[in-house]
Amino acid sequence: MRTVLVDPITRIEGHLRIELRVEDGLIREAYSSGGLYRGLEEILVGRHPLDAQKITSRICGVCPLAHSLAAAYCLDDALGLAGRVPPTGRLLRNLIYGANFLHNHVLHFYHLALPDYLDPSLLSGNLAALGGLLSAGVSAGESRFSASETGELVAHYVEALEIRRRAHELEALLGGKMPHDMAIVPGGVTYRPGLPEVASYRFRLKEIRDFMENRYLPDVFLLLERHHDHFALGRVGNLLSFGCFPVEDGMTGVAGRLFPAGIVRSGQVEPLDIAAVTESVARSWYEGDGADAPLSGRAEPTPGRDGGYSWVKSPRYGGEPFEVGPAARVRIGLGLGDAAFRRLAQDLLREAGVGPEDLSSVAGRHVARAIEARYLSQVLDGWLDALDLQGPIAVPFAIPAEAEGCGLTCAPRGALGHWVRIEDGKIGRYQVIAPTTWNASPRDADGVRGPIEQALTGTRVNGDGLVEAGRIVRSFDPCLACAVQ
Ligand code: NFE
Repeated sequence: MRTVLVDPITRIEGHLRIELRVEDGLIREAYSSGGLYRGLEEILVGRHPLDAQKITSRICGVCPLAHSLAAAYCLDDALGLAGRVPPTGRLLRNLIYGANFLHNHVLHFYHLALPDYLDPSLLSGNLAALGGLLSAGVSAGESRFSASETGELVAHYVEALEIRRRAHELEALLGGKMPHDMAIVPGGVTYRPGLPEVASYRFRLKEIRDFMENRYLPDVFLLLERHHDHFALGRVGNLLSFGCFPVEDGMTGVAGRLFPAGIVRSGQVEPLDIAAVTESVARSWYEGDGADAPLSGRAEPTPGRDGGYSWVKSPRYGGEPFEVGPAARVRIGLGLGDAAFRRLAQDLLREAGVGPEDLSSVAGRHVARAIEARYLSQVLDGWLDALDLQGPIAVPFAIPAEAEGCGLTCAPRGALGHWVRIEDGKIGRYQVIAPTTWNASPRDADGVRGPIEQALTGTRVNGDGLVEAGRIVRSFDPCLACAVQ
């Protein structure tokens, strides 16, 4: 048995170490380990509750809006504002966050995952110089893309940088700046745009939508056509989503969302029961070995703790690991989502020649992001139309002496939860469970592997398995900055 170590794995966010045991062309074991701890949850203790949003937004530079929003939902809940955010405030929050969501899918496909499939030595002309900067995903002669296709894909890689800038401009237009917005607050937003800002947003959104239709979707489908076998690669099974983008007013918790909350267990879509979420530290570098509900257990950082192999904790639902992210959202949306979403998702899955059960796979995660990108870029335009620019944008609030709150959403990479306990008007406890905490989690107290470990284990590989492992791990779009705060 050979041990293959990748540390750190490149083209993801943060520091992830993957250890494989490979024998007879098979990955027999896989260990996923997060190597960086910062202690942001501890830094929050003793601070003013409104600091939670500003500080947790700094957890990550690619999904800061997800944290800003989860913290706002969490404070909405603790401050008694949940269900009272005015329609204009709700829509503006969605419009700010929607732009960041689209940004992340473009970033993942072109700049993080696509190079896994490209042979830069096929590039010629001006693009050849760029080829020297791209790490080759395949050995010379082994790419399934021709030289002209490789040239087009890399040209789109460059265009995608500009599209990401456009998405950032949308966030800054309504949120004040990027990456860390100034506008989202408990009870709504602070900034009321006028017609010029709405027109600017619409203009830039059209550019993004055109890119999605004319570049991103065709490129994803070209990848799926050449790598259809990747629908059998990196499969998991259990799926979970907290849902995101509230589309109804007066709702609390996870009700009334564009992408609905739910779980998939044994192939069945079921409603979410948030009380079933726990977090084990049995194989992580913290003191404590129970599986605790958020805010209940204490996890003291203990570097090098016996039996531990990661700073990532192990979130579980009903004691089991669950994959979170686009595959989960689309699978659950096909069961519980609105008719327009179900139609769009079914059409694209049919075009890809697969069914909902194939979403939890390397290729399935790519098609799931494409489905979301097409749907969300259409829906954002409708939300602009629905904005009442004269309507209230927030409700006033006071900070209670004692309270607890829970804010659930989906970051682009999956289910994101923030929990707060306010004591004596200050933060007494704050807890974050991020998407990559679920996906990159180590084994739990029962020895059950986390989703990325499951996806890797049992994979047939050529040689040391680095090509297959890279594609599987990157299909989850891991972010270790989020996974360990
Ligand atoms: Ni740092 Fe994040 C997203 C969150 S992933 S990118 O999407 O929350 O764990």
